[in-house]
Amino acid sequence: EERYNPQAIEEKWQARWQAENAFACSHDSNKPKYYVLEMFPYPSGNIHMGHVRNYSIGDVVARSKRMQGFNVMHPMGWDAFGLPAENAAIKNNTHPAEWTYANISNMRTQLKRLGYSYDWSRELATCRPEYYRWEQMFFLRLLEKGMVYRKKAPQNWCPSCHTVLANEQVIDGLCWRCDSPVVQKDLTQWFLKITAYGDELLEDLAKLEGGWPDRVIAMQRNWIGKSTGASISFGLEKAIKGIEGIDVFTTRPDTVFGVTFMTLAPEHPLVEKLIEGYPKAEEVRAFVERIRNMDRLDRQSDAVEKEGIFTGAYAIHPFTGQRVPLWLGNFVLADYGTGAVMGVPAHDQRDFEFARKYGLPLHVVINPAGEALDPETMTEAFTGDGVMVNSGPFDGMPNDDGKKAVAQSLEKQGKGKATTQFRLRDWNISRQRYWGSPIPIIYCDQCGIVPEKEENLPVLLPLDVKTHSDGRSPLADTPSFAHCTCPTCGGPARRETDTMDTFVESSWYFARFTSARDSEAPFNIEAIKYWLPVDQYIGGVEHAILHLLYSRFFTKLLRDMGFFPAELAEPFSNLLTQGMVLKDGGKMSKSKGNVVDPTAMIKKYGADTVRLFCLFAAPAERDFDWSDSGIEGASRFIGRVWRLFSEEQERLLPIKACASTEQDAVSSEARDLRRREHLTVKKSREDMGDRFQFNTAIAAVMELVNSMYLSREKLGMDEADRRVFSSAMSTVITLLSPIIPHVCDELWERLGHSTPVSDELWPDWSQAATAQDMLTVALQVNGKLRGTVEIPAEADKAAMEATALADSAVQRHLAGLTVRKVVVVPGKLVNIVAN
Ligand code: ANZ
Ligand code: ZN
Repeated sequence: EERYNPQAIEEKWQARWQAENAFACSHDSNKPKYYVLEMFPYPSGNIHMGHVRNYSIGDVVARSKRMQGFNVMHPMGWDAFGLPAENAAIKNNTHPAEWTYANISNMRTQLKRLGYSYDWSRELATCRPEYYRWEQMFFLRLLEKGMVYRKKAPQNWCPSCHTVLANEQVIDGLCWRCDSPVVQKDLTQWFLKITAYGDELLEDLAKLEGGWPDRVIAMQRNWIGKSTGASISFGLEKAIKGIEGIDVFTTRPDTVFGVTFMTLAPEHPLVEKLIEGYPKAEEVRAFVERIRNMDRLDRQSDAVEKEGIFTGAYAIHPFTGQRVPLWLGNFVLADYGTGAVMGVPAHDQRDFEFARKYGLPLHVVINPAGEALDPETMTEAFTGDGVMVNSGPFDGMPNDDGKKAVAQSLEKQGKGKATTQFRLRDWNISRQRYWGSPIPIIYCDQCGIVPEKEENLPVLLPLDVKTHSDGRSPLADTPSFAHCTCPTCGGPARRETDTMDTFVESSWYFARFTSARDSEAPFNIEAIKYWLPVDQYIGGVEHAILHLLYSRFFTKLLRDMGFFPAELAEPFSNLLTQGMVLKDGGKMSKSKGNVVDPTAMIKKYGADTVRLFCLFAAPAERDFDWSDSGIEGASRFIGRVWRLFSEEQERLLPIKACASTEQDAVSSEARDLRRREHLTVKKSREDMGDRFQFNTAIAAVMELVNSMYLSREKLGMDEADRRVFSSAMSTVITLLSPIIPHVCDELWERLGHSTPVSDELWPDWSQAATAQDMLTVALQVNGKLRGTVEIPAEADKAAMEATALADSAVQRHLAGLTVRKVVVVPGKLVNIVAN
């Protein structure tokens, strides 16, 4: 008897899949399409267990959808620009390109060794000019449309990465890549106008409900952060030339009569003008300097003490004409709303704390129903709903109506209007790094900022550069790149030496897969129409905002540029965020020395075992702990299937899954095995269809294998029994093939089939086959369980009633009583009511 030898089997099948391009797909309008995609990897050097889990999940989805009759696209590529290549190049004295391509080659081999069903003919790497040239074209067209612009503003700067970061890339005040504290730096940068799509990005989240995890939708909603309210203009007591007043943004115009002060961001552009001639101006300046350098996140945090300083100046209330002192406060952000807040201490908690600290008065303007608040004794702001008071013409109005009424009144007076605000900021895409796509812009002393001509694209990233050891981009001092001629006047000019954020490349790669080799255009519209949206996207939840928000934005941009059909609004219909692979309850990390290397595991157990363990250990969304006993168990199970097959080879007939018939299932043993076979198919369809409950689907097959071990002793060698057993064996192989494809293809071939099991359709189970011969029925007397009895599944109500009344336990409990009523729930229970 031959032992299970995963290395030989896997090598054989991988070679065959490769030779036959087994998983290449093409446009086929006669078949329903299914596009499954895993977030493509950064080519860091080696595949880790997180990748293995992510891609194993994707592969089961791809393979099982293929078996369900879909035309499946399952591509793979490389998110290949980015900083680690530059850092590694500096450290190892290589070139970022060399390092990147070597890593891609190594990781491609590792992925092939795992047996994933990718269509390798669509492979792409974002660092190749054939890819990024299209991104440069998008940039130029977006510039023309006003969706790209340049501005100077304080930017998030990571001192360790030597580059700016988008707001989405600053996580809790730290750089998303290296965890260094981010500082603010004034820079002129290129921006993508994502805010123009704020409303649509928010509204279309509704289309993703049910398809995306709720928490990812919630995170995006918060990030976009739409607030409805009003902007209100306060006049100034002392006129400033050219300035009409100070605007505030508020979500609570209904509280306007409760304003007792106004707070500006220390960075507010009017601060210098306001403090002109104020004796304490120097103190104010010192305050501004101090708060400017305070962490942005701390300033928003509730835990941080509110601080402020009076400017010596006053505003004028738009309704009452009263003087309102102007303060600066650390909690007011310069780039939200108007950078100025009306202070309503009676109804806003931050203002309450601020007013108590600095002795500013409270004016109650909303009372809760049937109560009158006393400003002297209030211990916190009243933020609930109620009735407006001390609010002139609005007195007595429910405050919710007041929001609109106040805004309308302001609008009539020309002192404000209803507005909305987004937390979302435009996306800074300039990076002061070398290993990225050049921004196709030229600076000419004569013509100013000149876009490169589309026919001159791509602006090639030069490879013959000398990288600086301090991380500065070498592009600025690479004359062959930086010096150029102006496309407009032909005179000498300079190229933009910043490159694009690598998140730009990953915002449209899923679409490029649909026509990855097209050299004439970024996309083929027919291919886009057929393949998009991605039916199932799979990746880590760490991209809940970053990559997923940018991809949604790009989908809308590309649609509005005419590259996508008008009805394509969202890129990913369904999103699965897989859990992490942990070790001893914690993250695997080099510093802890607890990293489990997939390559070593494949060497020891084979790829099928590694895949099986990753899928069996836990539901896909959940974290799980890598365990030696777990991988051993997975290995044993495959061995068990292999042994059963080998030992029973004489019994096995080359028939397909669920091929045995009712006529074959003569003995009760055969009927039972056939029933279990069909139930397993049913469960597998439920669990692996749209639910992706791979672990329970696998458990069901394990049970079927157990049943086969038990029933083989009792089944005979006649044709009928052999067919029942063989059918069950084929079902095991077919159902497991998306999970452990190599061993299944091998067994299928050994069984005598001439076409691969991966080309099989999912078996169909039949209701009749799953009908149980006998049912267990509960027997109750006056609602209390008094026993159970086996009743033939076909038994009718009368037969069930008769069986129940004849039962000895029931008779004991009926002694001395009169039966009044018998309630029968077919197939479930009989309840006898008696007294
Ligand atoms: C007066 C007021 C009264 C407010 C009241 C609230 C309650 P969201 O929901 O986040 O949009 N605000 C406005 N601009 C700000 C800035 N640049 N920095 C810090 N806070 C700012 O919150 C909007 C509310 O946050 C606004 O409504 C304003 O305070 C404050 F009973 O105005 B409110
Ligand atoms: Zn950094």
